[in-house]
Amino acid sequence: MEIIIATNNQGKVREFKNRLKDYEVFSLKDKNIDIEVEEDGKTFEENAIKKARTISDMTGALVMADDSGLEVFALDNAPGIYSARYGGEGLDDKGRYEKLLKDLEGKTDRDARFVSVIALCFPDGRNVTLRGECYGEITTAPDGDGGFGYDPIFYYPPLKKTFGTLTLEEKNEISHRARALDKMELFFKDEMSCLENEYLRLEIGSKGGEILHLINKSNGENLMNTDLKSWDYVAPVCFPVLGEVPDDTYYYQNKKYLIDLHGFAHLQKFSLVSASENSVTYRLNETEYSYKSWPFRFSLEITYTLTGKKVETLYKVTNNDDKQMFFNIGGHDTYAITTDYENYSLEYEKEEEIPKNCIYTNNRQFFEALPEKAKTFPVMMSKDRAIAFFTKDLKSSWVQLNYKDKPVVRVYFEREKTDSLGFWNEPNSKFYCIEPWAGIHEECQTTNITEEKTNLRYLEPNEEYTYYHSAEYFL
Ligand code: ITT
Repeated sequence: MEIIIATNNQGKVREFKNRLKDYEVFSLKDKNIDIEVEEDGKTFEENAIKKARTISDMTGALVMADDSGLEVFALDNAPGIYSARYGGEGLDDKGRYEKLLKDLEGKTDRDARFVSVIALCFPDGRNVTLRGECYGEITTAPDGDGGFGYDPIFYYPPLKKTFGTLTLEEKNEISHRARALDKMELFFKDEMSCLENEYLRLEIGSKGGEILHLINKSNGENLMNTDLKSWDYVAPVCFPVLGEVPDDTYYYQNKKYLIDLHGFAHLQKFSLVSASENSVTYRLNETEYSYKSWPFRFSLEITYTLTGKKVETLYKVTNNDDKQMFFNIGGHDTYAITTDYENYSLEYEKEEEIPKNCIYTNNRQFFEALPEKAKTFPVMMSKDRAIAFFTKDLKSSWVQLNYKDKPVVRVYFEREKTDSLGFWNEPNSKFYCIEPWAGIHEECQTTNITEEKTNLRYLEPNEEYTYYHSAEYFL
């Protein structure tokens, strides 16, 4: 496949050519195209599309462009989309990172991320954008002269090195651009898909059939977890168990089985089975791995639908076996938040009783501060302990996350099928989970013998079970 890369940045050209060895890749220079597209978009996505679309319309070819930049949290995400122009036109790469170091002088929060948004613009008019991010910290002094741009001052904790000291190959394994390219390759293999409307862009991957990103198109912000340092998931499905079975062990028909936290589905590769304008479906069937931890032939389909400012998730479980099957299923969606936790509250549709014995922290102490009955109460997120709690016997069909008394997102769930609604955050993280579950947390079971458990779902051969939730964003 022939692709033109619409960039004048030779650092990017080097990285793309090194990574895309299976494609015929041409730079603008290779094609003798001398053009500078004005980047006047409000987001990385808008700018990337503008660059690639201009060249695609000119050449009639498949064109990719990258719009990228560095977001420093203590500087309100500056320089962001202005990374190439930070400090004004007269500066070179070194001048720009020196200015950034100066602007950060005296600041202790040096967390930052690189963002790369790749736009693919097809000759038939289709535009697709794919986002990759890489988290790290800004150093106090430059180190290394590899790469380009801000690489010498971007420290990547997992490798304990700055990007400036990495080889091209090393950077191309883990960088924001490499992650966007990973998605591009998945996209070409039909394993990754995007849904997009006026307000939102939703990217879904084949691993776990899970959402990769949900972007607010008006400002490019992520609406779900991007704090992958704290937790490596965005919206995993929990299937066929919810939570952690004690010692990862359970018994079924007197046989012992080992099963992962929240089951295996979120760890497996799903197949994209259908896609329409506003909806996609991914499917998982039994594998050798799943059969070892849960002895059934099954199909689990996850359908995502984008409607206005709402993302809908439908799980469909089918028993393809010739015996009765048991399971639980639930969502574990994250919602992006800031760390001023005290400004958040949770509001139920109706007053709910909060059972004390289903509330725990990571040292399993009950959380005493909660009222027993409430419609709205402060969200318990924690900077130093993981906190999870569950409401049971729900009267409400939705729960809403508010920030400074303004709604952020409302999560709708099927009340009659929902045995428990879980809430969880990782200490000091920038996301909060709201989890509608058809079933209860394994730690709320009193036994690990399947036949004695409560709140399980059963399907006879060929029967199916659906479970739905959705998230409506107040953008
Ligand atoms: P094109 O628009 O022609 O692609 P550009 O350099 O102007 O080239 P951008 O508008 O996307 O590209 O600006 C990206 C800037 O962000 C880039 O100039 C660097 O300063 C910074 N940047 C992006 N990716 C980087 C990386 O991998 N390492 C270091 N700095 C990077």
